[in-house]
Amino acid sequence: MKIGIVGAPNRGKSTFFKSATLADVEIADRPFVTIKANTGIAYVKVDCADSFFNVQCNPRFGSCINHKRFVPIELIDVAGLIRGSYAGKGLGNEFLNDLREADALIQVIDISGSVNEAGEKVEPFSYNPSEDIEFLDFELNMWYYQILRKGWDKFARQVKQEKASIIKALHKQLSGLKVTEEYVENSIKSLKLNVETPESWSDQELMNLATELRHKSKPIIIAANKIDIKGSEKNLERIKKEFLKYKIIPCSADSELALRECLKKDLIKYIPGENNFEIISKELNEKQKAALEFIQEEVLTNYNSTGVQDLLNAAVFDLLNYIAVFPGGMNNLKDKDGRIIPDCFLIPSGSTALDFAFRIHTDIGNNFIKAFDVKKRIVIGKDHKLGNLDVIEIATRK
Ligand SMILES: Nc1nc2c(ncn2[C@@H]2O[C@H](COP(=O)(O)OP(=O)(O)OP(=O)(O)O)[C@@H](O)[C@H]2O)c(=O)[nH]1
Ligand SMILES: [Mg+2]
Repeated sequence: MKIGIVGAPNRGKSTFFKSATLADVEIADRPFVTIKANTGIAYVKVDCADSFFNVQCNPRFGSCINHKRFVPIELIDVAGLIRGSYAGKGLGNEFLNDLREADALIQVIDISGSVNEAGEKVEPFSYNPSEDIEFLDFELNMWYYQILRKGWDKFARQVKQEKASIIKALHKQLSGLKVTEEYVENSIKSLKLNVETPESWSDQELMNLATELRHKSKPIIIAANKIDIKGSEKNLERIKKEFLKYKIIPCSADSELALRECLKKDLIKYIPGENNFEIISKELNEKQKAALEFIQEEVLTNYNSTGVQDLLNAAVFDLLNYIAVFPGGMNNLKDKDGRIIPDCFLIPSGSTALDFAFRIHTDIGNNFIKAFDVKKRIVIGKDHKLGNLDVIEIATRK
């Protein structure tokens, strides 16, 4: 599971990335600070199955705090994109390629409008962040269109000559962008394109296909960042009304970064995603105390969190519609090393017990006999659809 962090320059993408991964990346108040993409591990937060069994789990990956399980996902922080990036403007087209493997995107906008399109500082509220949402959508669609258009005539002729399936051929060509066969099939159907004559699809039809495939394989959620800047809430309300088809979540990446750094130094107690923290060190100076007080009053109390955890969770569970499932045994919740409920898998909603078996290991999938729902203590078959936070045991032939 990979989530890309995108947006125009100087919006706070690397701050968001650093606050979620604590990776050592450069952050600065100027455009094009990030050039080479940063990749790191962030976590989605789920209710751990351990509380159901009244035990404390021992995660192999991630952590569990107060029965909130933090499950790892990959984050990619890329260079700032500007209007015309797809055609090589700014840091150009090749930087879009850093997003190829992303399953979904978090677009960071500066909701306080303090930075213009090029990433230069301007008076707060003088730049309209709606423009970011519009142009980024266009850039991403054009990126897909260019990939599709390049060599299309030859590609389409060849598919026809070989009497091959255009759906399968397109899937093969675009699979590096996380385009599935199902996405291709559904897009072609909804656009009513004739699968027998791909060589006659017009440029407009190819553009429509690129747009559909992009929306399916790189869905976007919006991080309305810098919400800590006074007056931003008006922009937030306006933009939420303007872009009804997007999920827009207020965010202060800078506040989350400050809290996570204090947490790392044992200065505070804080669970990412919560609306409060507790100062536990006497070593904080007055400036640090005032900064934390500001975060509590202006961000956590007003918005119920810094928004960073909410965005990661919303990207995985709402946008991509995934569920979290734990492997576990009917008679024993431990693995061979004695760890209790050591794993948690993120799988698409609608996955069956057999899909889950294959997700754990191909051998487990191949030798599947039946499965058990460990919470309900019942046997389930291979086609049984799993639910969020289920604990499942797979019985195998060997
Ligand atoms: N007030 C406020 N400032 C923020 C917030 N997040 C980031 N910033 C500031 O915004 C500036 C840009 O942050 P970066 O994280 O480097 O932005 P970026 O989008 O990665 O920039 P490029 O890599 O140049 O595209 C820095 O001065 C940050 O401190 C926030 O939540 N609130
Ligand atoms: Mg950056």
